[in-house]
Amino acid sequence: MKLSAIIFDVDGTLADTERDGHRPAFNAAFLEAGLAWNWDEALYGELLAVTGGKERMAFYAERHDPEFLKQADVSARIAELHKAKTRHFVRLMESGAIPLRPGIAELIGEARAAGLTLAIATTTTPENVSVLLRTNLAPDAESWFAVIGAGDIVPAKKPAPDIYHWVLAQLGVPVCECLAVEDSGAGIKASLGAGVPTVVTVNDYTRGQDFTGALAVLPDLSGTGLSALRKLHAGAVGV
Ligand code: XBP
Ligand code: MG
Repeated sequence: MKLSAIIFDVDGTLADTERDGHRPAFNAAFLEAGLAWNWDEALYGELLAVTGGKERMAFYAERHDPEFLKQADVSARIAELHKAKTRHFVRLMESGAIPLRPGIAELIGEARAAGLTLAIATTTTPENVSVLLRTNLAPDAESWFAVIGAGDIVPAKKPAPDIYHWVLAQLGVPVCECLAVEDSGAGIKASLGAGVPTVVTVNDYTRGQDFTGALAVLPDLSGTGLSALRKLHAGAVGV
């Protein structure tokens, strides 16, 4: 079975955005809002169990600041905080603070040259995907991806398979001709939940999580070009 499309996760996969990107952006938004919340690296690693920035803030408040959830328009307040956080994240990314992970740019270049279809399936917001691609690849890099499934476009976030189902429906490529690249336990649960053969590249926050069903669990994609991924994919779906 041929490989026709690669579906990339974003955070932790295309770039190591969590510790030095999203985390400081959340803290900057909290400071700006006069909230005495500050997520250090260890706490943020625990909070990453919840995907989605808005959901993550609610999860944190439940455990550490339940009073915060008692205000009348708490979901509007969280949405405001998330908009501010996204503004800080975009500014951070525009400064070039966070590069692509090893091998990602090369793989994307090879896949494009080979005529493969590229897609994105992520929990983060579309603005964050856009800034990451245009800052690290090319001003028009978003157009290299046939489908970008991001954030609140689906009701349930990873580990639910919804975002992958949404991307597959837009792609129109048979799922057995697709390959997902993910970084986390929640991510591979989502991709496998939609039947997408998946390769995992781990990072400091996800190393040691449960990647049952992965075609391979790699430190990163350096030296793992398109031909290596084609072999892994063929091994999974048959040639
Ligand atoms: C990772 C996530 C996101 C980011 C924060 O997304 O769970 O919520 O941590 O981004 P993925 P937002 O690995 O699926 O790319 O604050 O925009 O949600
Ligand atoms: Mg991820």
